[in-house]
Amino acid sequence: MTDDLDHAPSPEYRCGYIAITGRPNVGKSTLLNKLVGQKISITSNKPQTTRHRITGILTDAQSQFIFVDTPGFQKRHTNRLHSAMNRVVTQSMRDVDVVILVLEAMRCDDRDKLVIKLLPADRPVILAINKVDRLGDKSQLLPFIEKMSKEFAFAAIVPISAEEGTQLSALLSTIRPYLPTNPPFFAEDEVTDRDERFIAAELVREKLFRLLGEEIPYSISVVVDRFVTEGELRKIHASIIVDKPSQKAMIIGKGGEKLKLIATKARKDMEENFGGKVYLKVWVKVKSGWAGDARALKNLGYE
Ligand SMILES: Nc1nc2c(ncn2[C@@H]2O[C@H](COP(=O)(O)OP(=O)(O)OP(=O)(O)O)[C@@H](O)[C@H]2O)c(=O)[nH]1
Ligand SMILES: [Mg+2]
Repeated sequence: MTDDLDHAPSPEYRCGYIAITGRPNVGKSTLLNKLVGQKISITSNKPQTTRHRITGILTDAQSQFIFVDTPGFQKRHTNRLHSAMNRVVTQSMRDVDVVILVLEAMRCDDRDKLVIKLLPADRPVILAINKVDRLGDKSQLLPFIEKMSKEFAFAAIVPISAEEGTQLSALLSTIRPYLPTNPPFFAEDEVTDRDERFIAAELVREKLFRLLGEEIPYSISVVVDRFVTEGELRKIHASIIVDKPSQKAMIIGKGGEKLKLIATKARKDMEENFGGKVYLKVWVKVKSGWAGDARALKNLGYE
């Protein structure tokens, strides 16, 4: 939003951090993107898409909301990467003023309950019941809200559709009173604390999540090796890191077609996101066991 902030912020100005939590695939990153009006966190219909803490900032005349998207909390962590992702979730909930728990409408299973157990007791938690656009019969919502209010002492419960943008202003007005009185921490036009290099790598990873079969995306990471700006043109070299040579072959595809499609889609998103032409070159490299290797994870920015 671009309300005028030229004048000094009034003493009533509010600014604070809001963590977006929940089990994998409930729509946390979709919600973050919709709230800030820009795609800064990648999304897919596969669980465990988000691997990092990603900040999205929304500024208006009276408030600055600093949203923190987190990886979906997962019960089974089979390698160091998963443990690192879970640590991001628990840490993020401690570092914020408000927590939003995202659930899918009409669903609160064991994986959701596991996250509810982690919710902090000493700060407001707002429940956002997402994907209400999928509900044929909206009258089911009221009993579900009632049931959920017994699961945890939520400060408020707001049904939303992140995808369609429904009830998001209601969600914002619910959050605002819980933010501390502060001047804005970020400039008015800042939407994220992540740089273009990070977003470029993430957009390549998103295409892998969206265009590959079930298993492969989890054994993949992406790193940007080179990012050079020449006038309006960004020249980006990225490497897709896989675990096994067979995965490399699948990503490249017959005659290189798959990799070409991945790179083209990622480049188009980058051009839209960065607002300028992008030259993108992508390689695939095999580095077995990277997701369990402390040094590899550090180099890839996970720990
Ligand atoms: N119908 C519907 N689908 C939604 C809505 N919000 C998100 N989705 C879909 O749900 C899937 C998961 O969305 P994400 O935003 O990636 O979910 P996430 O919670 O960030 O998932 P992880 O990062 O894996 O934890 C995607 O296919 C979204 O398009 C919604 O309001 N309605
Ligand atoms: Mg996500």
